[in-house]
Amino acid sequence: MSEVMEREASAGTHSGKFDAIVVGGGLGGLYALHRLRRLGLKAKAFEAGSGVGGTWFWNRYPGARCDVESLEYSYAFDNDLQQEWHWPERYGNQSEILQYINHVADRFDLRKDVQLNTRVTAADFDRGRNIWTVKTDKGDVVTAPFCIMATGNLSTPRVPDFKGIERFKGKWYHTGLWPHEGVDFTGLRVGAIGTGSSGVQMIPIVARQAKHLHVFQRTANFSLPARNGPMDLEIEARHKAEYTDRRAAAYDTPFGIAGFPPPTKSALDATPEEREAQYEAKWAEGGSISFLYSYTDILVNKASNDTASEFVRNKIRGIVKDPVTAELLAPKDHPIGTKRLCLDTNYYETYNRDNVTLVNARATPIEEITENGLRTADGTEYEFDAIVFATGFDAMTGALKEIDIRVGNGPALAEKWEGGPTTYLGLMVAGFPNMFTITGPGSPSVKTQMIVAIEQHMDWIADCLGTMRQRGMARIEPTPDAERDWVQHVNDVADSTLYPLANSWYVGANIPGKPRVFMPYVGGFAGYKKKCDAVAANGYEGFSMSK
Ligand code: N01
Repeated sequence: MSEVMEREASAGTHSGKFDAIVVGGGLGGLYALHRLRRLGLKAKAFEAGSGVGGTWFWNRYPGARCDVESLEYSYAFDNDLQQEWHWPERYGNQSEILQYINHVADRFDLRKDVQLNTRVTAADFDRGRNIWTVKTDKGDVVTAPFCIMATGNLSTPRVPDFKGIERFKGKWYHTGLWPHEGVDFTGLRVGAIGTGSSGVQMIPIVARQAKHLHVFQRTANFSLPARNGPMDLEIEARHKAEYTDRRAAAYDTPFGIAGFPPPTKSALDATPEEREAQYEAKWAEGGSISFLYSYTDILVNKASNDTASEFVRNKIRGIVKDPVTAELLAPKDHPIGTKRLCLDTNYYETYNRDNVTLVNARATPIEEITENGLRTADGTEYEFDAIVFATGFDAMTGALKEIDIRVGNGPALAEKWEGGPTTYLGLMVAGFPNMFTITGPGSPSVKTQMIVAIEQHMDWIADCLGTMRQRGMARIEPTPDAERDWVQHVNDVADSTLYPLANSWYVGANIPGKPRVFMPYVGGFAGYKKKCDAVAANGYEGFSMSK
């Protein structure tokens, strides 16, 4: 196959030889370009969107906002950049973050190496020549010794296979594919399906516009107040004065964010009054890390977790006036923190509005989309002018599996991963040489501040490429043993926590038929980084390199 592709490359109009191909023009892809350029390598990135920004390019739904504070959620690689950029609010909203990413693309002159509106469809490695041949949906056929997959973890939006969707006469939207011109729901009857982070952010805003909003909730999710607000300029000045130290300190934390004093005791060693005061203070402070950091064992001890879960359930019962709705909103099927904890602004309060109705889509599942709305299993018909799917993504593996990635006549990556993703350190896959995954499955990725994780990965990859060049090496791949041991370790660590108790997208539970495998590494960012550094220091232990 690669010979055919090579012929097309030489014959085609969109061809070229590069040192590295980067797939994706989001935060990961842009930093990859920058870092490769600093190594003196010629790289090219392909991006499916009509602009750079990845997640922040696509997810333009009302209320889209990062749940990591804006002073943290930014690149650390350039001190002038982090000193000069001003974030107007405690948490960046979608348009501010996209503006920031565009600024970075311009400031570091990255755009010239990004080809937009182009989706990579196939990548094939020729072991004889150590060359990847990469094909796109626009007919490009390009080659490079290295391929860097910066395809994102939540970049394959998923609309459930509801029967009848094509018949719906109104308009429907997915939060992850939001129209750029925006949507005005004023005066409309709206159905919202899904109550994860996207739904929880969007629902309060759509409720303020819609004539009536029905929210279809299959699983209640825990959400904490974000306490967003204008940037406190004193906090900003202090943070900026300490930026370098804070960024360095972030590498020694479990989530890649400094400034949260680690907890010192178990929730069970505190009296009920102490616990209440502690949780109350964290609830008032806003943010999820701080809350989960109330005690040492919230994510590992069910009895400890119960105290935190019940605190939040009681908050919900206190906010939502209708007791039946409140009870339905109070999550009981998973420990707090084991699904991605949501942050909101007035989410629970929204259910006190007369124009909002919560529907229990667990008791009465959505059976089909109809011409005029949808029907649930009990036969109830709902009429809508618009339906919004906040139904999530084929997380962590979706985007990679959509590309036909092969090594000669070997199985495609999607076939290798039929039983779940396998990687070594979330950085490389055995049998797929010279292909790196940025924040891939098996790395802490979504369990950290993503930009710290991206920079750590790309710095490691750049050091690796530099070392290979020095040593005259042309090929690197993990050994099957190293991959097997790492996958085992990722699973063992997850099994020592409460995470597997939740049916989350971390285990692929949101996609029917997706294998149940715990995908992110939850052993903490600090330990993970130490492991990556030790692997490199020990001559790239677990990898085989060849000339
Ligand atoms: O997606 P989700 P998301 N019938 O998968 C429901 C990040 N993010 O886009 O739980 C009815 O969490 C599904 O129900 P259930 C963040 O990491 C960050 O909200 O499967 N309902 C669930 O309620 C986040 O975790 C930010 O039972 C159906 C919802 O749809 C991740 O992205 C903001 C259904 C999907 O929730 C994904 O969040 C936004 C069906 N057939 C996103 N199928 C911030 O930084 C699915 N659902 C703040």
